[in-house]
Amino acid sequence: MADTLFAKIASGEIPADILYEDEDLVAFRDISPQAPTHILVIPRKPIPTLNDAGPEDAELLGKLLLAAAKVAEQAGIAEVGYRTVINCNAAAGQTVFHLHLHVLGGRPMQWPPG
Ligand code: DGP
Repeated sequence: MADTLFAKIASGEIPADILYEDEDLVAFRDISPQAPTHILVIPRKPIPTLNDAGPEDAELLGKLLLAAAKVAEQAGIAEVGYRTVINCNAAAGQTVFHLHLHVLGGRPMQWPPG
């Protein structure tokens, strides 16, 4: 397993406020929330960016989206609405190179995003 920050969170080596986990995924609160609710959902598999996902990851990516909806429901933001974001590479704002899905809610969202 690659030694990314998020791999260390997934393994418990680095503490985080974990909201959901199963054999494939972990969801935890973002340390620098950009909305009242800001949760990250990651695969345990250390895929660096969305560009690095392949056909063999199709089921895992589906599980990632379903887990996002589940944690949004548990966080109480599902009904009013929330946003999911994957930043892919530095120009898009990616800073941690372990694929992660942002789940943001609890405030009105603007479009287009910055
Ligand atoms: P991105 O910019 O898309 O790569 O998002 C990375 C996110 O990870 C950013 O919103 C802040 C969050 N983050 C960085 N370090 C930590 C950490 O140690 N713990 C937690 N919970 N979140 C972190």
